[in-house]
Amino acid sequence: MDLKRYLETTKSLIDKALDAYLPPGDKEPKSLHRAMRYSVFPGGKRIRPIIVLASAEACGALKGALPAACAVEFVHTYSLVHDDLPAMDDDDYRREKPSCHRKFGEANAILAGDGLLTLAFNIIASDMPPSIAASAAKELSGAIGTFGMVGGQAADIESQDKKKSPKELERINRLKTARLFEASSKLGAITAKSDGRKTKALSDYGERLGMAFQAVDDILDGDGSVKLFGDARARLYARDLIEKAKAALKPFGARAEKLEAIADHVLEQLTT
Ligand code: GRG
Repeated sequence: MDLKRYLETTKSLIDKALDAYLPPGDKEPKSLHRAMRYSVFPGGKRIRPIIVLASAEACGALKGALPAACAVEFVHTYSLVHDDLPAMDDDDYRREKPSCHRKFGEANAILAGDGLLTLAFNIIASDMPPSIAASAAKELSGAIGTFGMVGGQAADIESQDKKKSPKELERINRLKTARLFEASSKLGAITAKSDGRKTKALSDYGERLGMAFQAVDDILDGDGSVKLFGDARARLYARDLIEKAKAALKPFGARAEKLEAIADHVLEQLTT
């Protein structure tokens, strides 16, 4: 399979859908809508929505997964916009351009994040069949709420000036990063109305891939587990997680070829 081509075509499919969902920049309140669009485009890797689509495809039902994929990307973008705020990470740049609050002001950046988060759940309620919308909303809100991403961010802030134990670091990474990956693969299963065994397999895949993704990010930044264990052990840890993520895909056989290639691709960031 040509992964590069798959990622490119899927990204452009996702970008088109994201564009269609976003309010036009010339509609009032213009600066708010422009701040939302500015944060979504041009995007990053779009790995989370790609995982939604590839997971649905592995379950044999790609059709209908695009709304869930867009909801996940809007949630991810909201988290980046809010994470960059002065009260959080205080970053002036995101994806090589001024962060949302640097460009549109703090109030607009807070509201743009709020708008993106709200849009995500509106899409689930409006564009997913009623029979699965509730479980999709439950999964996504659970992954990003106080027992998920928001809780992880709070724990991270609380422990900022303290030395984190390996266990605490793992817990924060699981909540801050891996839960949204897990929700992404599970949303693919939910939209495909997959059975319990396959849903659990995809849940394990997403969680392990998310942990690996964070480990790779830490290795590239010399942060997190690298500070605790050193570069060599952090690399072994990331590799092991990728192997475990791929092992979870067993029930899918050849249908999981894209998910497998995505997992390998995450690890390849360390060698390219
Ligand atoms: C502020 C509610 C709130 C949550 C913040 C996700 C998050 C929690 C903070 C972002 C900062 C961070 C280091 C998160 C860890 C996950 C991560 C590596 C995010 C970056 O995701 P990519 O690489 O970004 O997929 P692109 O630009 O490709 O979309």
